[in-house]
Amino acid sequence: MTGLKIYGTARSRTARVLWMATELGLPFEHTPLTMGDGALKQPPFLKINPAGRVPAIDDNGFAMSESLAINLYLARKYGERATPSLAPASLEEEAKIWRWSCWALTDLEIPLNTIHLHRNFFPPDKRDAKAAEDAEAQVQRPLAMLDKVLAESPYLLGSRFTVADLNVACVLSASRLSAIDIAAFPQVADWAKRCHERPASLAVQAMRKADA
Ligand SMILES: N[C@@H](CCC(=O)N[C@@H](CS)C(=O)NCC(=O)O)C(=O)O
Repeated sequence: MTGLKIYGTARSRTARVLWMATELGLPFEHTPLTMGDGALKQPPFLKINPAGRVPAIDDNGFAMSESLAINLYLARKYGERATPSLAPASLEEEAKIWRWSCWALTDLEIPLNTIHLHRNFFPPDKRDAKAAEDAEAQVQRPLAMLDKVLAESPYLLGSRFTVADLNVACVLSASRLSAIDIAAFPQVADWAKRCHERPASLAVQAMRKADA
């Protein structure tokens, strides 16, 4: 039994952490704070995440924030609970997991979010088609690289699904993928489908719908 608490609605980036905890079969207490909840900016929550944002966790008194960093922590601490393990099996694997997670944040997160905001999320009168187009042009090169890598191996570290796949796939979420033209990247499309159709991911997608 863990004393893991997860803060944030499944409709936020907290979905990433909920996916990880569900993959690991971790028991957790969920507080589904929404982005606009005033509690995020109040001292009790700011102690857990001084940025006043979700997701955040409290694992037996250890407070942690930043979705992908939380997942790296959970994988390192509890990864062996999954079969095959989601944790790094060596220093070299851990380095690769960091490499893919940092890459997802630097090369994909901002342009994919821009596309999502301007094609799906903002009300039509607040959308800027050019901003979405420019951001889509920006992700062509990283997606082409990812497609090449996935042509060589089924998952980012080789034959097994690890936290590297989970972290990159949650940045390339199903809803973000639906906003871009992925036809030129068939390996990415196939890998993302395999990741997003895992039972733990489907369970969190159902939580997101229920939170709507
Ligand atoms: N880089 C952070 C981003 C966190 C973030 O932007 N969270 C949003 C919800 S998805 C939030 O809490 N927004 C409320 C605010 O910024 O006040 C992460 O990946 O955890």
